[in-house]
Amino acid sequence: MTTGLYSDPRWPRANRWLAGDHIEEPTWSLGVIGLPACLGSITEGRCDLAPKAIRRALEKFSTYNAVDRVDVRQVSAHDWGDLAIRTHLPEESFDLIKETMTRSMREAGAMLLLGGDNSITRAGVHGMGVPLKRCGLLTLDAHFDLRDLEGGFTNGNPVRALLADGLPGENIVQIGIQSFANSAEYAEVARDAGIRVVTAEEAHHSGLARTVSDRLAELRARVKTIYVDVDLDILDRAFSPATPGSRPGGFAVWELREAVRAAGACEQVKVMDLVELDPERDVADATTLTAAVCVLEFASGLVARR
Ligand SMILES: [Mn+2]
Repeated sequence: MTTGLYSDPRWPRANRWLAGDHIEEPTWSLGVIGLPACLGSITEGRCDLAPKAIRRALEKFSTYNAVDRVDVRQVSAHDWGDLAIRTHLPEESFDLIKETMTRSMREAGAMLLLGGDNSITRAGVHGMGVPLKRCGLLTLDAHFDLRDLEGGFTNGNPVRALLADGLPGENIVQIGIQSFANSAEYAEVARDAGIRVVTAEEAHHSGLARTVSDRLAELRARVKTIYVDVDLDILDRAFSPATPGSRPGGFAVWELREAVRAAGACEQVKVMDLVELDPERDVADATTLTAAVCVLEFASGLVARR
């Protein structure tokens, strides 16, 4: 039996939007690149499967944002597909990621990078094509990602790598840092570098979206180009079983959705990434669907820019 569920023209599906379906005169454009990186993981897993899983999961969503009453088809999406970096170390995929971003940013107002593990964030920030001194980085992550660089670039040290590359610590905000998921030594690295740290508990008390908006407002007084790194392990383990780093005490999905929309609405945010999803560990597609809906919330934020 064929039902109209997937063929109702009055219920446009988000996977078709990502594939290029938009209204006639879109008000904004979004470039999307899949970065199936997994060799940089200090935790074993299949984050390389995430970009395709996220695209597939978009079929379960419509394009209508009921909160702002906008349709994300006001944004024209250009999906560049997945880069062939599955078997590459982070340093080996660096140039390709940068080049593809440069091409995409020539035509798109904003970009979304679908990881892959968190190692892609280093190349992603460089890919904005702006001197690091003039870049801002806001991470939504349970971890500092400030581990030592001795063993090479991994998903445990992209922020440390960016500091070493010349990104000023004062241009970095880290929101969602969890107790007993980081060490005193790396907290000291953050402090010494001048990174603005907001713990998960602090953000729970003031609200995640509000914290993101407030910190972005501070950042954009310093820099004009901001990168937002969304490690899905900022979520509570209950909502994010498919991220190796999630722990009890993280955020609920609704809070992250609101926060990602706020990031999308900030004009200085040029690029956002979604990382650390390992679909093979998922339960009832909970984390994969969350990543997919974050794509749509970010796009909704773009619509609010105009
Ligand atoms: Mn991370």
